[in-house]
Amino acid sequence: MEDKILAIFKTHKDTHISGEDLSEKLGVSRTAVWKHVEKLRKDGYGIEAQPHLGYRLIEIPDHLSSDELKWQLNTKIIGRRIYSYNVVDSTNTIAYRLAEKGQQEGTVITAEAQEKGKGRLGRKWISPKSKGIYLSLILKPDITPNQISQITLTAAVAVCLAIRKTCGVAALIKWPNDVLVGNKKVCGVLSEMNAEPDKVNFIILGIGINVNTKKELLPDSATSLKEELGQEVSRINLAKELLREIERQYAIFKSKGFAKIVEQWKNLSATLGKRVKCICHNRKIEGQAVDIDSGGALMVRLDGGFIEKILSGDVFVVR
Ligand code: BT5
Repeated sequence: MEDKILAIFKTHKDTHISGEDLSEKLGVSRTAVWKHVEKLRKDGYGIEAQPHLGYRLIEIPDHLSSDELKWQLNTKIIGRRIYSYNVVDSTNTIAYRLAEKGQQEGTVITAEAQEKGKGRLGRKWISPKSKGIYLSLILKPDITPNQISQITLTAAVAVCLAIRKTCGVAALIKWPNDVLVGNKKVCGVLSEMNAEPDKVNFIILGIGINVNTKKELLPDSATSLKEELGQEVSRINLAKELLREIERQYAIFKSKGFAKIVEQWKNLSATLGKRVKCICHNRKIEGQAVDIDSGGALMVRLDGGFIEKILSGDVFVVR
């Protein structure tokens, strides 16, 4: 019933609707309507009640519920199924289990908090409650396992564009999987896969964004959008824009190929043209980040002039 009331409120966005009209539309008494409205208020919805005019929805809670995420999302694939949780170990783990059971491409898992949020290589992702966006989605692209980093880079482009559009800040991408604002990390991407030697069965694309997180909870190298903007950011609006942008970029990836993503990636890069230190498989190299190749590998020109191709690892800009 609450869902139905919300749906009616949302079609009367700028006007009030009387208790009488609501009770008629829903086939319940006005007292019952009032009780459901109270329940919605308890869930964080701001509902104004004006004598003679009726009710009007003035605020929705900044909670990543599947209903609010789906509302006017207007995507075809990404988010056609959304499962929202309160506290989980890791949204990637849940998405992986669902994908193993055959859950369809585009399924999204979100959580308000993660107790065992995962970074790459067994590292941790700090995920304080109701402060960030922690989401994972199931993708089933027709690619080989060595192309997985292309999905990570595609997602980084989508995150960067969604942050720019929603918050108006110049977010940039640090190869391979970070999005930075003001040179500090606001987002990390973790792609995990289930694959056979020459075929990917599914990819779990995990995205963590520090939205309203306090700096003190984060490592020194990190920040949040709120810290950079000096004001709260709506997680729900950003999460919806992110899902729309992933849909756009994933469609480009599938129809036009990774080269089109690389073009955009280069325009958003915080790495190219910089002197970098790379740590990959316990090897350290230093040089100039000159390009990324058509597969997504970082090309680093060493001081002797030799160009080394980095497929995975951590990269630090040397100042
Ligand atoms: C990442 O790993 O950046 C990938 C993070 C992916 C997180 C999402 S949240 C939804 C989904 N479910 C999951 O369980 N995970 C994904 P990596 O590049 O390895 O960076 C990890 C490192 O970043 C840590 O070792 C810390 O130094 C630092 N770090 C941890 N939490 C952070 C945070 N909230 N913001 C910025 N840096 C953080």
